[in-house]
Amino acid sequence: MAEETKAKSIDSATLEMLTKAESDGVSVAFDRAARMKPCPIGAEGSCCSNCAMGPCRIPLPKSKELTTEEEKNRRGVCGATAETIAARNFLCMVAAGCAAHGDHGRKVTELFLMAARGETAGFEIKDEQKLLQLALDFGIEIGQRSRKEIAIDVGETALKEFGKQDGELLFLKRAPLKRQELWRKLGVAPRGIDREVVEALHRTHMGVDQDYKNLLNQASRTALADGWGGSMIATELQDTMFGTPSPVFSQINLGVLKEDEVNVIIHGHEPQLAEMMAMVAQDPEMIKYAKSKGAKGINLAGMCCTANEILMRHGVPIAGNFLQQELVIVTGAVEAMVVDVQCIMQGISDVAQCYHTKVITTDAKAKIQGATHVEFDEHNPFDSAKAILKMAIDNYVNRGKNVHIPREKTDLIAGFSHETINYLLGGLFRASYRPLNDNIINGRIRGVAGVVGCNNPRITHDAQLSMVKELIKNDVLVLQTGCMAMASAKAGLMVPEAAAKYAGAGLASVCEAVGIPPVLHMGACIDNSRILMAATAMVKDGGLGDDISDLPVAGAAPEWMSEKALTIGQYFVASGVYTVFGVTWPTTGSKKVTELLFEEFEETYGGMWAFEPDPLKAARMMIEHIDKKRKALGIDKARERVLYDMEMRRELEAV
Ligand code: BF8
Repeated sequence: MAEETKAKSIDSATLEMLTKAESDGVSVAFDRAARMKPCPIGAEGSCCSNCAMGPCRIPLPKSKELTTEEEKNRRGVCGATAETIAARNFLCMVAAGCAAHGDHGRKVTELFLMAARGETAGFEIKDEQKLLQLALDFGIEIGQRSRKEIAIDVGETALKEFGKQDGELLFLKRAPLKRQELWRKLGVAPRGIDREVVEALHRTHMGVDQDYKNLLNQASRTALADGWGGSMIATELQDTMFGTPSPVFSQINLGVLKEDEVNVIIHGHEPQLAEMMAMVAQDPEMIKYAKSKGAKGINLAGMCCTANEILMRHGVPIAGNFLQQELVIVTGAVEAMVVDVQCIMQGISDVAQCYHTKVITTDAKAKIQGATHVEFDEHNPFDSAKAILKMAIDNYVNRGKNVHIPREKTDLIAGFSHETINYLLGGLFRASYRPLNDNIINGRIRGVAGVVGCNNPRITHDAQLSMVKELIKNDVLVLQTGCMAMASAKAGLMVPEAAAKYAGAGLASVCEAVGIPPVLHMGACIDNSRILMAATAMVKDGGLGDDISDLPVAGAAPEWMSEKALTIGQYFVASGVYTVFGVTWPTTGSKKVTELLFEEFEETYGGMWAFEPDPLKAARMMIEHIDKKRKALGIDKARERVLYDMEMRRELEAV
């Protein structure tokens, strides 16, 4: 294999398919990234295309420090400064991320209401306990009322959160009290999800908000409307409808495809169609139909966050993460790729032309030229999913001879919802985060890190997981979502045995005693709201300060690419978490904006941004931050005292 190819990924299944793509004459994202150099001015946030007087580009000369006079002259036609342009671009990205997660949350809420009212067969309320919790959060009367009445009220209240004009989002009350007060004091408590997105886009219009600090306030408010709004509503209502995840075994990587079965990939983000597909793929009638076409069965596998959703709830295997979406088609073994919304590359349509794969779009707002559009009908979900599956089965006879499925697949355990962690740590009758807090205080666990986000072909695919290895080696428990979770799962970090192999002695001893991996899969990107809840539960359990910013925790998205990732980072920062991004940083064109995000935010929010493309250096920065927080809490000494001999390990295992 050429050295140039080897540098593209650390995942051998990916490299195998890149070699096949090359010999098949197929171009994928890795090739396009090599051809398309990123615009250096856009990359530093210094290009403004918000009106037709421009686009205005105000590049930063790399060679020297700017004089005050030169800095003054860096202006767009309207006079916008480098700060205004960088802050506006940043806010636009945050607004787009909030819109994507929010619209996902809205669609889930609409389906939830249909299910509650009995207007759709196939979806129901599965988690009654969570329904009651939501009713309490929303101030809805429970009393002797029927489950249906409560569910309708919960659905209607959740739907109003999107279009609310004033007051504040109801889930903000879940945050630690001190944090809520801070948001109110700073004027960043979001009112309604849609309202914050609209105001963000109003402010970034030509000639409106031209104060970078004010623009970044709105970035916080919009991002919080995602984390404690759209994303949290999506997670909670999905759990209530489809079931709150609990530990589940599965496998990951391209090797989950089967030579002799109809392979169907479900790709995107919203789980409703995927839930139905998981059900109809087991229907004996459909399996019989597949056999009538010469296949031995139906093999469903996921891609991107839809994969995380049906993995968490059904153990459906994952074919791969974001950068493997074209490569799964290159195997020549995929009958259909069924997509909904977000992170779906237009390139899949071109790649599919070279094989027999049918790309089927299912959402009215996400069509792709060259794909077949079959809209998923939520009023009639069974028949709709069956019709889509039948198209895939019918395509099995068209599978050609140019088929090669890599052998790689890795075992994993997923399903670590916030509730499951609570239960696993504390037991059924005393479910709590107390044991986690105690182990942090006594130093066996140094801290907790959320490592989340995407793949990006600008750097070596999946290689950033060395950050995760470095963190667990240093006794930091890692929580993961999105495509980064998949990278760790492929590397074998999401099985309990990984604790002894990769984790430091303290973390390993706790994982072994509880029976959990050192890296916990918490779901899709919207499920970063689960990490907010876990952090809040740690604060509420006591002993680790009275706000999220006091906790020995850190966050990272070392291979990020999407606007959603930036929104997630911003809501973690505004919630008090130190957050490190890799790859590239979108405000380097303005020193003042970058200083505000990286330094002044620490004063304001107790959490701030950092940028470090080297994953090991970034891990060390996170560990340093965790140690700084331990010291402030006065628990740094406890950590120094812990020296594990075999006897102590045995004692812990006996707990
Ligand atoms: O929402 S991690 S590439 S799939 S954006 Fe997309 Fe990034 Fe993957 Fe999921 Ni999240």
